[in-house]
Amino acid sequence: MTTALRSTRLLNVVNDYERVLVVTHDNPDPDAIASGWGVCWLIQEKLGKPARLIGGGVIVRAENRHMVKLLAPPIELTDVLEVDERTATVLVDCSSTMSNHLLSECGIQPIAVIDHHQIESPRPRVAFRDIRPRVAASATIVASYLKEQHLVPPSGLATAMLYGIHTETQGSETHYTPLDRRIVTWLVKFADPGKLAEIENAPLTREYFSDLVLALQSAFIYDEAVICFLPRAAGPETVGEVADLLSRCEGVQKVLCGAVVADELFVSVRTGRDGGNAAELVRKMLDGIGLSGGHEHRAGGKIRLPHATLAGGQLTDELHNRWLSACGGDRQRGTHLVARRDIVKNLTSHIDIAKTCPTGATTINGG
Ligand SMILES: [Mn+2]
Repeated sequence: MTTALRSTRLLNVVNDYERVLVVTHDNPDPDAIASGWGVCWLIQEKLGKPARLIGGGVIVRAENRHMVKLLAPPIELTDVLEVDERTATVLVDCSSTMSNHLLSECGIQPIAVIDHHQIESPRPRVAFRDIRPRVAASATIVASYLKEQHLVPPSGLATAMLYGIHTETQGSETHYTPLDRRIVTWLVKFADPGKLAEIENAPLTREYFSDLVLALQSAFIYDEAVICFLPRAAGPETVGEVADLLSRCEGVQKVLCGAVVADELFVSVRTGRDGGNAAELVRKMLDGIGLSGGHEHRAGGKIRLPHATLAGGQLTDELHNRWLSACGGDRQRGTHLVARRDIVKNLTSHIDIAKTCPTGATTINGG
């Protein structure tokens, strides 16, 4: 007996329907956009059926907005879900047991799930399921379907997939499986390296720098653990972006970042190689007050404020306490990541470049 390819089984399941709706998580990131685009394209190429890609929320990160502008993936941001019995729903880069996608709000069970997030049992009962937490990105899984079906992805899609995989391997989440390696090598043949460089160097607004200053001034460090509640955030992605940056601080093994966006409090957790399981940590943190999900070293969650039993200030205080007890930190021993006296001194004193520059210093090759 020959086992059908995963991609063939997916196509067979979808083939019973007239059209396909590919749904990804709210506030779609590059991996969600790229893998969703790949599924749509696979279905259109092999079955000739119409396929749409949708997600809720917003895209705020400069690189992600630039990716959308340069590569024009067919993603539609919406909060309207139009599903009838002739529409196949495919959930991509997201677990059906989570609440951070449009299907969950309407109580619709997808017919297929393709994902790489860690999931708690029970596994979803769906006609097609491909959940591989060891694989770096959902884009890897979807690209492997294209390869199985002997399809050559157009340059924009290949570039998006490569960028999606790249963004999933940040901080300490840098593990590539043999499949990831094979797929990256394969995608490089079709992707546009110039576009990739342009995306990575997306223009940043002045507000971005302003928010970043406030975020860095708000970060506290307790031995190996950092906590930062952002005074402002343009969107949920900002929380993860700052967490990624703080996780690169030398000696830091655990990072918690949080911010209120509209009526929800978003948190992101990062752990170093010796910092334990991030998904587990955030699940404990939000136990009884919110929902979470993620990977071994990158995870996140949210608390709906109208439903939260604690007011905003009390809630961040509670999270702060939970974080410290989870990390074994002592509240008395916390210090600003950037010393307050340095911030104040910098703001109040006139800086004389000539005095701070060592004599004889000239230009350095490469800038
Ligand atoms: Mn992903």
